[in-house]
Parts: sequence; structure tokens; C-alpha cells
Amino acid sequence: MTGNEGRKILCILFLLIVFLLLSSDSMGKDAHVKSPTLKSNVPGHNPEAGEILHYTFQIVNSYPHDSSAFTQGLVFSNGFLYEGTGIRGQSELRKTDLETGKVLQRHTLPDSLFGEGITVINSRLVQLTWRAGAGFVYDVNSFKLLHQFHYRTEGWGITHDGTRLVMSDGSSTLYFLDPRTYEVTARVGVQESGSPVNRLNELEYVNGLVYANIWLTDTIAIIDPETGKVRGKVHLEKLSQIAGGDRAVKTLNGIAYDHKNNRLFVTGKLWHSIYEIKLIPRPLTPDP
Ligand SMILES: [Ca+2]
Repeated sequence: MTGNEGRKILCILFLLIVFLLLSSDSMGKDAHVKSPTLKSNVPGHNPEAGEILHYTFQIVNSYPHDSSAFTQGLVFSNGFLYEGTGIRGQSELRKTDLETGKVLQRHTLPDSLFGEGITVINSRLVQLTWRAGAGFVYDVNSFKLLHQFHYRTEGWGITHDGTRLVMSDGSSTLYFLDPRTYEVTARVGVQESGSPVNRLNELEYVNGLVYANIWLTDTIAIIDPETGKVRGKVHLEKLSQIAGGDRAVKTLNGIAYDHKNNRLFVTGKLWHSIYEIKLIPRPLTPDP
């Protein structure tokens, strides 16, 4: 082998390594950016074509819930359940023991405020209020108030995807907020088969998708936060019946996810229980 040939081979090897590095990097980026889709074993279901997957449920466990709590926000974090409640004069922030329902810590909001959604991000607990345009940020351990921020819309639900807060205001829009400045950095319109999905309420981020209670229904929409498209719907009419819920006041509201143990919890306003449920995909064609 001549010196020239050697250099040529080294050069080709170098280019090959650069190419492999670049392609693995871009694959990694694509994998990150690519919208998650619901994986299902339902015959004929084609999530890539935008087909919505419908779920029913199985109750895995049920736990006591204060039936005087007007649930507006629910979060599971570090082994505890956190709940934000509404109604002026009754709005609170609570830390509770899941198994017993015992309230371990509470913070009462001023009587003029109607508490709404909550989320826990970076040891901070964020709570929205309905029409006051005021959000509160507490230390998750002490419930000490750290900051207050303001927004122009109503405040309904809030969750986060690890880097951004995701907020609803009762319309079909999801707002993305910077968790340091609380400024809106992006928004997406939620649609199902091209039509807007209104009354998005309590939220929970689960494995790349946003779960949203649709106010005054027994349905949770599973939303792709990048496109706003509804990917799935969870039908909980029967659960609401079991819980003594209704579609007027005691509505399904409250979704929490235990990321560590893959447990999904739901409850409703004034419900006596919190349920851990497993989602069961419905067959696309009903049985004859
Ligand atoms: Ca939630």
C-alpha cells in the first residue's frame, strides 16, 4: 500500500465515521421530535393515519377521597397525591396519603379565589385560579408561597412535559409556558377529526401525550401536544356511575399519573373515591 492509498483509506474511514455519527444524531433528534402515537394491538387500528383509539377501563384499585373536595387539580409526585380544590371560600392545596386519603398538609387560598389546576415541576407546585388571572408557585415540601404570576386567560388545568408547562383555559387551546418566566411560548388548537375540542379541563402529561378531562363529560381526550390532534378517548361513563358522579356538578375531573410505577389515577369533583384504572382498548368493530 502506498502512502497515498493509506491516506485515502483513512480519509474514507473518517468520512464514514462522520456520516454514521451525523445520521445517529439526526435519528436521535427525529425520535425526540416525532410525535408519539398510541400503540395498540387492536386489529385494523391505524394510528399513523390519525385514527382515534377508544378505551374503556378496568378498576385496578380504589382509594378514599374527601367527598367534600371540589377537585380541580390532581398530581402524583414522590409517593404523595396532591390535590387542588375549587369554589370560592373552599379552595385549597392539599398533600394527601393515597392509601388512606388523609390530608397531610394543606394551604387555604384567600376566599376571593377559586382554585384550579395544579402541577409539580422541579420541586415547585404551581396552582392556577379560575378567573383571577393569578397563578401561584409554592415549594412542594413546605407549601411556602415562592412566586405569583399572571395570565390573560382563565385558568383551568395545568401539567408539564418536563420542560414546558401545559395549560388549559376551558377553550380548545393548550398553552405552553416557560416554567421559569411563566410566559406563553406556544399554543396549539386541539381538534378531533378537524373539529375543535372545547372545555379542556384538568390535564396530565403521560408518556408524551396530554390527557385532558373534557368538562361536563365522562370522557378523557388523549392529545398529541405537538399537533393538537386527539389520538384517543377514554370513556368513563360507567366509572362515573360507580362513583356517584353526574355531568352537572360532580363531574369527572382529576387525572394523576405515577410515572415510576405506571399507575393512572382518576377522580371527580365531590367523588368519594380515587380510582387507579387500566385502559382497555375497545375493538374497532363491535361484537355481533
Ligand atoms: Ca393532573
